[in-house]
Amino acid sequence: MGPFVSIGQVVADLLDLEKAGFATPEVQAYLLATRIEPTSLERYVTVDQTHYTRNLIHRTDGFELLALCWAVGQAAPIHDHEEQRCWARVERGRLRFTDFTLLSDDPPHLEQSGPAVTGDPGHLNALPRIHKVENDPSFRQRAVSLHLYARPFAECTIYDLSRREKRRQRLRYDSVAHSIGFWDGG
Ligand code: 2CO
Ligand code: FE2
Repeated sequence: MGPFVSIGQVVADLLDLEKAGFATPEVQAYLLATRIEPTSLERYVTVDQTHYTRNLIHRTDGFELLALCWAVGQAAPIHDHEEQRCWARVERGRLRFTDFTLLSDDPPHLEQSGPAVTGDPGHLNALPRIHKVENDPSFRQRAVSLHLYARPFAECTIYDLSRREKRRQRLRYDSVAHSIGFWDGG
């Protein structure tokens, strides 16, 4: 693990990685090695008791970086990431990740692939295709996670296992950093 860096430095480093082609092994190695100063994430922390919040830190044509904030009991339902590369890193609290495999699409039939994995700060959930993410119900504290998507992600498919149904869901931001497309420091 390297020294702590600010989220502003992470954005600058991701922009350099994007210029260099944003290759999966390099991006993943960077996320595994980097520790983020918790105070630099503070401005992206929002709380809504009705849903986990999605807070945009930076977006380019190539990637999107968000801080997601999870109140006690909040979860992202089973959803896909299609052809998108997704990395989710726990920054605060404890999240539980469950991956699924799509056995057939219409009607959808999914199978859990392996046991759920709980992640503490620093834990990286790398390249899921279909997953469920929950604030660990036994931990009972707020959580914050950093999500890197390549490319940016505006819609996904949500699966309802019990009804064997799926639907498209538009994703929205709960807060947007004051610049999209360039970084103003901080
Ligand atoms: N993909 C979900 C979202 O962007 C969060 S689960 O982790 O990828 O809202
Ligand atoms: Fe996800």
